[in-house]
Amino acid sequence: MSGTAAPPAAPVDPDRYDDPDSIEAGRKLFARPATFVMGVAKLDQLPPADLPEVAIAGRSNVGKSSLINALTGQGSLARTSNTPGRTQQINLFDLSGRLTLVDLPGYGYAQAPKDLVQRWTRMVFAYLRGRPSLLRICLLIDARHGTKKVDDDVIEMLGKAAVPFQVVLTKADLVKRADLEALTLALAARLAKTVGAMPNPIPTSSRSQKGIELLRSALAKLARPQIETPR
Ligand SMILES: Nc1nc2c(ncn2[C@@H]2O[C@H](COP(=O)(O)OP(=O)(O)OP(=O)(O)O)[C@@H](O)[C@H]2O)c(=O)[nH]1
Ligand SMILES: [Mg+2]
Repeated sequence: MSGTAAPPAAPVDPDRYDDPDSIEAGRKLFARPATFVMGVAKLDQLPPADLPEVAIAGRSNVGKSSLINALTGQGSLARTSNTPGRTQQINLFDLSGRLTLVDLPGYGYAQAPKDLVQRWTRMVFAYLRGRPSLLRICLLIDARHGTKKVDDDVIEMLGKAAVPFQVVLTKADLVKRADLEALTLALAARLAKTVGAMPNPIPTSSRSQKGIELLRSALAKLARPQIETPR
């Protein structure tokens, strides 16, 4: 050492989640088995809102349940299906008492009976607007199709509800790299002008695991701190 003071450390950007420490925090959050808490068909059956909550929302069949399984590394935690509209309840999963992940019924499933669709849509929107512990919504968009009209409606509603949302592209394994990049850039430009939106969409694939580490890291920023148990 020459005796000169070390240069001041660069300020850490609290929103950054692609650095090694944040990735490690994400890994830790999802390292222990996640547990199914309950599934509710009505909002008044929800447990008390005392843990930070992140909801996985998106069109029917976009890959919400598959993403929860990929994040937790537990292949059959959330039920997935080729049949759109499979998840009909709000399902809650606990991550070590630090964060609750919420698997929502999909919206915009045209083939289901109309009154059922309306009931789901009403319930999901009421949940998204009114849940006090809801810190973030992951809004899933199929990377093959981009946003549809119903997604635009949801984005507008989220802006009004003032719940920050992160766009997550799903099924990236089914899209050419150039197309995925083009969609990601176009969405980023749009989100920059959208109230409540986190700036960068995260491309993911539950099949190839692409983006899963990064999303774990982003979610760990919202979790309760880990309590270190003394040896
Ligand atoms: N290739 C590919 N297929 C996927 C991916 N994620 C989900 N799928 C498939 O997409 C279909 C729907 O997946 P789900 O996870 O059940 O979708 P969901 O959004 O939970 O559907 P609902 O609960 O009905 O709204 C299933 O056949 C999955 O195997 C992915 O990353 N890549
Ligand atoms: Mg589902």
